[in-house]
Amino acid sequence: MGILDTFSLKGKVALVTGASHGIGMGMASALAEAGATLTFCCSRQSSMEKAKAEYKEMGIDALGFVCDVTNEEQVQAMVKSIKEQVGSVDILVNNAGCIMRIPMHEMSTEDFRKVVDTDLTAQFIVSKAVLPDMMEKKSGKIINICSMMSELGRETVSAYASAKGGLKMLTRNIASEYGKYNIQCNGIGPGYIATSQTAAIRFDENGNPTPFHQFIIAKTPAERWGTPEDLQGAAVFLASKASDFVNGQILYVDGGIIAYIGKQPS
Ligand code: NAP
Ligand code: GCO
Repeated sequence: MGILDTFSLKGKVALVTGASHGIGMGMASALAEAGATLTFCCSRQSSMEKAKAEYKEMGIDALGFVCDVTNEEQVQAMVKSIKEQVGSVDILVNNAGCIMRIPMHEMSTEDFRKVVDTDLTAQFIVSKAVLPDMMEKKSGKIINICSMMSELGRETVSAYASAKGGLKMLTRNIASEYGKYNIQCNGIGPGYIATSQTAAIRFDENGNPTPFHQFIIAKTPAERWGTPEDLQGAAVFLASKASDFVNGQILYVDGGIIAYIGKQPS
């Protein structure tokens, strides 16, 4: 098998959660281009239908589901339906997520729980749903979409950072517990990526770049915000045979921001 063949996903079934747009769609389209049969979910019918049409335009016949990843019953039903229609899940990308930017002392416990539910508990739920078939096949890839906030904090994102920090450790624990079944579980830690999730901190109500937009550019050695396309190579690598001996790692795709103390005074 040549080295490029080890990146092929031919014959594999991939499930990407939250792949109706943004980072999820970027990674999902790359997995399909690498040969995977693509399945995806999101939370709204309108998003799912729009995404299905966009995948079709890319030449990808994606199987889409409306499934709330925090709802175990819906997740179990989706995973069962995928198995019946195209085969059991070989590659899971736990991408679906949400964020609420509220100063912690003003944040309701309900809102804190909602974010942790979507950004941590859901990844447990979906991983648990696909593990039995992966264990039986003695093969599987689970990729959790972490964050810079798996390592660093900032004002107003206490719930999100707590969840993403937990997701880093869930990644390591799945790697530890299921490595013997030839299942690899790794994370991707995107830096600041231009998607709908960050629109509110990139542009003001008049559509002008915010000070935060410039702050991130100054903090990032690459001197730019990332795009969903920047994450495609990492997703294909961690989904493929090429990463069979990589387990429990978080691959930061962040333009160098985590490594950088920040521009020194001129
Ligand atoms: P996004 O544009 O807000 O997209 C979120 C996706 O998740 C959408 O497809 C949404 O579905 C889906 N979703 C949300 N809650 C769901 C639920 N309960 N059940 C099922 N699907 C749900 O986000 P993004 O920027 O692409 O981020 C994707 C992932 O990367 C998230 O985990 C995020 O934390 C992480 N991340 C983002 C950045 C960044 O800078 N953007 C950086 C690091 C990590 P609908 O379309 O139906 O709403
Ligand atoms: C924020 C951003 C970040 C990014 C990402 C960085 O408000 O700070 O939304 O959290 O989404 O997680 O890696």
